[in-house]
Amino acid sequence: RRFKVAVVGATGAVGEAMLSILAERKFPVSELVALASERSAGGSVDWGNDEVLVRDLAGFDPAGVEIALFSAGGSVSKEYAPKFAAAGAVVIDNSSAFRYDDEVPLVVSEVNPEAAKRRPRGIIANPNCSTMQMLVALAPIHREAGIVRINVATYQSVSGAGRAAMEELGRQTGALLNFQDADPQRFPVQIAFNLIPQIDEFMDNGFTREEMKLVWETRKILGDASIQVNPTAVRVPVFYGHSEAVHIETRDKIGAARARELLAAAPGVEVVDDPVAGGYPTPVTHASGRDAVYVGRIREDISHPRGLDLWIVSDNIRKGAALNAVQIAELVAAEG
Ligand code: A2P
Ligand code: 11C
Repeated sequence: RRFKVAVVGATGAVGEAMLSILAERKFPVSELVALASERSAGGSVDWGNDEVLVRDLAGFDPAGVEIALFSAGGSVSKEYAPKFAAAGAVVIDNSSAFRYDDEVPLVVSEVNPEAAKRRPRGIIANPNCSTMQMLVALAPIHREAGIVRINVATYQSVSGAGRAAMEELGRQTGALLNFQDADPQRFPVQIAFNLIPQIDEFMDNGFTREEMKLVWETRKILGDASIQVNPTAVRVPVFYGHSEAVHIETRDKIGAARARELLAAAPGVEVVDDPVAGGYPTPVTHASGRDAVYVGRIREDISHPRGLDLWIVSDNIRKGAALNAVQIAELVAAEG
């Protein structure tokens, strides 16, 4: 059976990847509708070897759409996702609009796929990219040894902030190499040849919203409100691929060798872990444009008896966003 599929935000960095991944994975589509704002309506986007007309979301009637992938920001999702769901579509939403709603499952396809089945609002939420890749790698360890606490520092690429942010890194790099000013617009300070310890807005507790997403989403996806998460989220001048230095403390001791074994067998994970130059994943050499979550630098924490250190790298636009959304769509399609 084939499905009428809508992609909302089809001209964005994530929407474009959704379209190419739907084509790559031969998702059973009967009709594909590409939606964006009136700014880009009338243009076209690539869907595999085909081109699809971009239509204006505001004037679109969702009747007949069976699966809708949303990635046009939280306010668009808040307004339109319930309308698509009311018209009968299963909405898979990449924004943070519904992630913390008890009636909306938050799903990583390799971690809690069964949660996708219970969706009373007709909406399934796709986690934030930094949580997504971290949990693909940590879930197998959590199941075996029980993770009690996670310390994580992220190194997040500019594509997480959308197309305009990627253009800003390119523009600033060119400008600075030509002895001109960086002129920050999308980021609070210069991003080229720099890094910024702020992603999203500051909250009352001194953490940023991006950091708190790692706390809230980890607990919801693993179904364990007791897990302690202590995050620092940093933007780095990389185009594609988020990296994370992760330090976990487990209930039961788990050695590096056993962790490596579990990760090597885990779905969606590739272990790249040789203690030689280049024997570890980086955004450019491994993650960019690929599907897997890459894990390296696996070692026992020399400062804690039940601590383990890992380096986790993945393409934030693919597994961190578009790919997981399509994998959720595959779970929905498999229901028939
Ligand atoms: P548009 O190209 O028409 O602005 P990114 O995060 O990479 O910048 O992408 C954002 C995506 O969300 C784009 O496809 C953008 O479309 C879409 N979008 C933004 N605002 C709206 C809106 N009000 N209605 C529909 N689509 C929107
Ligand atoms: C970033 N993680 O890298 C953000 C982007 O909640 O879906 C995704 C924001 C979200 O800037």
